[in-house]
Amino acid sequence: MTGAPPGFAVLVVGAGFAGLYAHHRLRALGLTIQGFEAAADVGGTWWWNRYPGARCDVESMDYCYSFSPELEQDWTWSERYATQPEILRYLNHVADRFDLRRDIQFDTRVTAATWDEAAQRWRVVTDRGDRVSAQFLVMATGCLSQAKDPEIDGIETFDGEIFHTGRWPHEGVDFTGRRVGVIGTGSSGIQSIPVIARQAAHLTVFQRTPNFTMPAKNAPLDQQAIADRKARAREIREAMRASRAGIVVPMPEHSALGVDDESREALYARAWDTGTLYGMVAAFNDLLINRDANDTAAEYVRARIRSIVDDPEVAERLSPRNHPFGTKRPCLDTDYYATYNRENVTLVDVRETPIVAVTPTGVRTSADDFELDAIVFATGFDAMTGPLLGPDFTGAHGRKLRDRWAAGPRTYLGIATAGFPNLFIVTGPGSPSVLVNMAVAIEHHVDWMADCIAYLRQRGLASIDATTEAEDAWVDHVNEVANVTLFPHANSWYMGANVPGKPRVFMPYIGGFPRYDDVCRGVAADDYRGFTLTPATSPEPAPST
Ligand code: N01
Repeated sequence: MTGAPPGFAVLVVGAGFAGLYAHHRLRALGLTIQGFEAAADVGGTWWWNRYPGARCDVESMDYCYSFSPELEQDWTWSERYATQPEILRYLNHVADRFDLRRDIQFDTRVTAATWDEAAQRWRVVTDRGDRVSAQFLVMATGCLSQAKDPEIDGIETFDGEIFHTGRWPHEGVDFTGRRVGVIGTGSSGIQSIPVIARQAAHLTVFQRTPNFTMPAKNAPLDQQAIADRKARAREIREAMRASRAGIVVPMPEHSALGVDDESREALYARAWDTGTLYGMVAAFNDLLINRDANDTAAEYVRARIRSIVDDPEVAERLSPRNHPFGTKRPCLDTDYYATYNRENVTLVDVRETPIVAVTPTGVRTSADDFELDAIVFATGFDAMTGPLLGPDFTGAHGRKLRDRWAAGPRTYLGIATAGFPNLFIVTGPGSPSVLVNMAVAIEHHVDWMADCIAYLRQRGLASIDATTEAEDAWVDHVNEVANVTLFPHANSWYMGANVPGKPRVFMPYIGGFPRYDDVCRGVAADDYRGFTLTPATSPEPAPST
């Protein structure tokens, strides 16, 4: 872009699930839109995370858009849990089908955004030198898009290759015959470890915290299941939107402590066999709020680990004991625990023997030197706030977002933050986001903000800004519901605990999707209660594209 800074009605940052739908929905309002995306193409998390074994752990028929009944009927998933390439194909299909690439500039990262009070517009700068302005700024940058390297000395001295699961090379990596180290055992590590183990000469897993993981029981989808689902698609979508986590899950009626040992065991066995994330978590109604109840689920998983892993010492090392079951995001896996029965796999507990440094030849712990040809960082993300604090945001009165959020993110509904007018966050901190099916949360947010933008434009309003009172009350509510649960007891990325120095705050909203949706609807119906709406002081500059 050259010449005078172009002006748009809306700027959409990101072209994953959220950004693509934002383009589609906002275009239907007849708005001029500019999109920026750091990656070379659409896909968001599914463009970046191409590590071996990457697939979704929400069922594919639930983890997709609902906005187009025709799309829903035309697209057919091949597996219960879609692989990364299949999800990326789907998003490419959506982009093509609805012509969504048209307004997106790829390979471009937004580096700064400043609210121009006089013009009531955002002025945005990118790493490629673009300078544009827009009345509204939509951050569709995802919750887990800022990959995080481990804080380990000597990484730059390593003579072999280093990979991060969240920035995987597009050409793939062949580990055949190589000695590989994987650092990290969250979802990315747990999915990639069994696949890498089958290829590598030797795999050493450096584990700091064992996680709870359950078998995915993935399989090809059968034609009848697909046909049944398509026949009931609308009805199921309605039920998903009315459900607590954006997925239809039977609500448990009993406490884990209110049944005898045999019944509890039988219920856990059935839950384990569902091959779902929610099966075990929703087996009883008090697993996430009562430590004694939770211990029964944790012990069930540990017993499963002991039954799968041959070496009792390795089984014990793999057994989570430092956080309640479900309070760090649990995982679904294919053959994860059984992988540790392989001759070519070694598990190193780096709490027992901490990593001291990466050396030119591998990884040094306090006990040993491990010679490696390649190291995989499966070390996660600066979750939820990372993508929003990456760009230098300056709001009203020159206030920096980084300063405002220094003690943790503060939002109203997870969508807006006071002092940053016309800035909309899709699935931001303070919204159900990562605790629910992201596809449902994304469509909900984008619809809400599109309706809000339409409302403002119909009434000739220039800006909308959350009041600090409404924001404070929402932040208090988010904390209040989180504190009823066991979640704050874990050092999880939900709490920001994986990033040194990050404020310890439970970031997502755990009050459930229907309750959240009710609040959002009520706020809109009440003429955007909790927001200050400002009329235009001068005619809006003509948008140009
Ligand atoms: O990241 P994580 P992830 N030395 O933060 C360890 C989604 N997702 O990429 O727990 C040693 O969970 C760290 O240890 P600890 C999903 O929401 C979904 O795996 O901090 N270890 C942890 O074990 C998921 O929750 C899908 O003590 C270090 C690991 O690295 C989220 O993304 C697939 C370390 C990081 O685990 C993030 O998952 C993949 C160090 N210095 C991801 N630093 C699906 O849909 C960190 N660790 C299936």
